[in-house]
Amino acid sequence: MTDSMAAGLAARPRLLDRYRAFLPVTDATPPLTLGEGATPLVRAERLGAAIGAPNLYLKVEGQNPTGSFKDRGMVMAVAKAVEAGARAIVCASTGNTSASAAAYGAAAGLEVIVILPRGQIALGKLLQALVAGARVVAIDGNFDQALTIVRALAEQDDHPVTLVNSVNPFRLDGQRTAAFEICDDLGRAPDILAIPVGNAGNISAYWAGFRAYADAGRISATPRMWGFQAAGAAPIVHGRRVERPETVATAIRIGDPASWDKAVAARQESGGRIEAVTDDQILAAYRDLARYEGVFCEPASAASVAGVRTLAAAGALDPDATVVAVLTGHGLKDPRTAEAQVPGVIDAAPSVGAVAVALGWS
Ligand code: AN7
Repeated sequence: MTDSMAAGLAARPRLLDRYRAFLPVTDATPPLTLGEGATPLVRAERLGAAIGAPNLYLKVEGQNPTGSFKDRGMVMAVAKAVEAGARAIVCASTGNTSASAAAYGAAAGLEVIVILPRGQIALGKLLQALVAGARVVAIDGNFDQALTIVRALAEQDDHPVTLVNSVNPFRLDGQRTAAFEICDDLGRAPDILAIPVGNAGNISAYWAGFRAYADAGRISATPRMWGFQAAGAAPIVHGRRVERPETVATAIRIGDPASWDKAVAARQESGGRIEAVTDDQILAAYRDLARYEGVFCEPASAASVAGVRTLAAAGALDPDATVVAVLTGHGLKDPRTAEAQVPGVIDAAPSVGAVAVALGWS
């Protein structure tokens, strides 16, 4: 390694090195990385003022290598799979897990198999998995059915394959690093952590991360966890499974979350809440994030901001509270939803005069 390379790595260490003390990394764990983590914590003054949360920050997880928070857990899970001698990995997914598994699996030289609900995966995510060479099986069923199938596949002996859904504990271990980064950037824990909830792994991982940092003396208080499900896919809010989950936010179109109990514990232990937001509220937050802050996230991610806005309007938010909303995935993953939300372009002939007329300037 050259000196300048060493200096560069010191300035932006690999995620698994930066938080090695908190992760199950051993000397036998391969140094896998695609540059995950170290995502921006953006102060959102304009949006915060508009939604009644003056001290709002955005944790922009769409800036991870495959465009979602899944990379934090996938780098850990795939590194541990390689360490254990795995040759193949498998997952069910609403899209982002499969995009991440395909990329990290490719980088580690593993075979990757993903099982998806047909027609319910945002275009960008599906293409990410296919371009990276994963074998993609689409079922006429939903995510919950796909997860049941991959759990059974991973238990068969004739085709050894490691399950990399968040029921793999290394996934949640890695995802805790986002909580660490937020505390490191703020110099403390936020008062409220707002986050979308689908399979409920991420809210569980954040809570475990905040607790681990508190136990290590890095923070003196932990945040309230505010989780938000889409109204048509809100099993935890209603306390019962949803057989046919529906929402524009396909990433969180999940009716029977694997980490249900952990999410309920996070809510209870943190003094938090888990609420539902409608698709209209999600899409309004999605547009406002881009228009007030220039941050383009995917619809599921905007559930966090939609939820903060709803609870602020209901008087449930102390205006002095420091709120971090987690934006879990990048807006470019789902171009079709974006297209349906925006006005068309303005047509004009290629002349200064015609463009000025088109702009209404003359
Ligand atoms: C953008 O990719 O479940 O509550 O299979 O992609 O930890 O499930 C994705 C979930 C939020 C919910 N935001 O996180 C999958 C998958 C985005 C997501 C969630 C997902 P969890």
